[in-house]
Amino acid sequence: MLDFLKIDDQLSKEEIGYRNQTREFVNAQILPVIAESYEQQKFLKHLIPEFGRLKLLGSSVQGYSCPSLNATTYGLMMNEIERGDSGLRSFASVQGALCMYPISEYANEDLKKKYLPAMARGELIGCFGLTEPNFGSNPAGMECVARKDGNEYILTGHKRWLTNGSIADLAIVWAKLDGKVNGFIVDLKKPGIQIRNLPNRLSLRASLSSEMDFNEVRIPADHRLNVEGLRGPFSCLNNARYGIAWGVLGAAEFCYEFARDYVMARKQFADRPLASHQLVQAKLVEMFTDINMGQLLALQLGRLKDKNQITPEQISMAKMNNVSKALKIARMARDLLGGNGILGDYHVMRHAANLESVNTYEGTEDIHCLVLGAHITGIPAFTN
Ligand code: TGC
Ligand code: FAD
Repeated sequence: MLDFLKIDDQLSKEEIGYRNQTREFVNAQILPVIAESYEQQKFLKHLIPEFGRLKLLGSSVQGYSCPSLNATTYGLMMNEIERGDSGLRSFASVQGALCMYPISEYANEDLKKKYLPAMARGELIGCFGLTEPNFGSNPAGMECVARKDGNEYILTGHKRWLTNGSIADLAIVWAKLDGKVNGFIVDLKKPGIQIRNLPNRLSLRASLSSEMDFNEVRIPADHRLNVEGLRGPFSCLNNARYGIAWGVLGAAEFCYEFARDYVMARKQFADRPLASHQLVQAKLVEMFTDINMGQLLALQLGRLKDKNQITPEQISMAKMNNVSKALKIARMARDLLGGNGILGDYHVMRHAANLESVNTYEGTEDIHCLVLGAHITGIPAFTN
């Protein structure tokens, strides 16, 4: 981690230890193969047990043989994973924040014991179904429905964009029951479920996105989560968005460092390095400053989260700011690398393309802007 503002001095030995261990994993097992995996649109499935062993799955989920780390450690680890690739951080975000978290918070004791330890080890994989073809930014309109039938619920509808979908064993699916949003743990081997990968994605190619049809799928009654209304899915999103705010800084740091090294080495005009030109330095300084500001924001958010004092609006600010700055930094790095910047082996174009998705999912940049606008003015502008 780039440490101009002495952020390491604010971290405990344990936090630094987990951060460094994750960095070594990324350097040894992700960076050497990620360009090829991205080009071939292959998810690095063989790394899942290693994600489990290194406590990267459900990092801050407490108890039930889960890692039980604090929120700051979780953030630092997401930062390192995303230095490798946003798609691999997405895998961990969905497993931990969007699937293990709601099970730990809203499922009964038996289901927690059944799912959480196996998910922490990576033996069972989850995905999260909130978005539908017609309802993305506005999940309140969802058309997926459930109805009670004796000791079961029957689920019907169509979900789209589920990260991890085609390798998942279970899905947390949000659907309306008697007009109110409810969450269900759905075993994906049940009859009535069709899963398809979304083809031709030009972003997050080292991750998987699927769509799913649920046609009268029977779910045991105790698999309904104990939460009602949109605060159920949004409480999961708070955790995932928090992790993203840290994660994207890893991608930004990688791009900044790669571009700095490149312009120090490459010479143009009068045998001088590109880094000696004022316009180039101005770009590096902007990248460097935005990374440092983003780190302060993420760290303060982590400390607030660890004290249970974090608010959704603070998370919106960090998701909006850090992703949009990381995306800008990746584009600037691509520019500084000139033609080489579009080549896979130089990594920065992959990061830039990934960050386009990250800017959209988990609430778009503009949706988080409107969340903050409503907070500042008291006037929600979503429908205006
Ligand atoms: P609104 O009327 O504001 O609220 C409805 C209820 O929800 C509560 N609430 C929250 N609770 C906890 N955390 C939050 N962040 C919350 N935000 C709202 C609220 O208090 C209320 O509760 P109650 O009890 O009074 O009913 O809801 P709205 O429909 O007007 O929502 C507005 C808006 C735009 C903020 C919301 O729709 C939104 O966030 N849209 C973005 C959708 C989104 O982020 N989708 C993400 C899908 S998952 C995904 O992208 C995974 S990517 C995975 C990866 O690969 O990493
Ligand atoms: P739309 O809602 O149609 O938005 C399109 C544009 O309109 C955006 O610029 C948006 O900001 C703008 N807009 C929308 N409403 C307003 C408004 N009121 N005012 C001003 N501007 C507005 N979802 C899941 O449930 N689970 C997953 O695992 C998951 N993984 C994903 C992985 C990837 C790679 C991607 C790309 C998406 C994933 N999503 C997932 C879906 C993601 O959350 C949605 O794409 C996102 O919420 C935006 O919804 P949308 O694509 O329908 O865009």
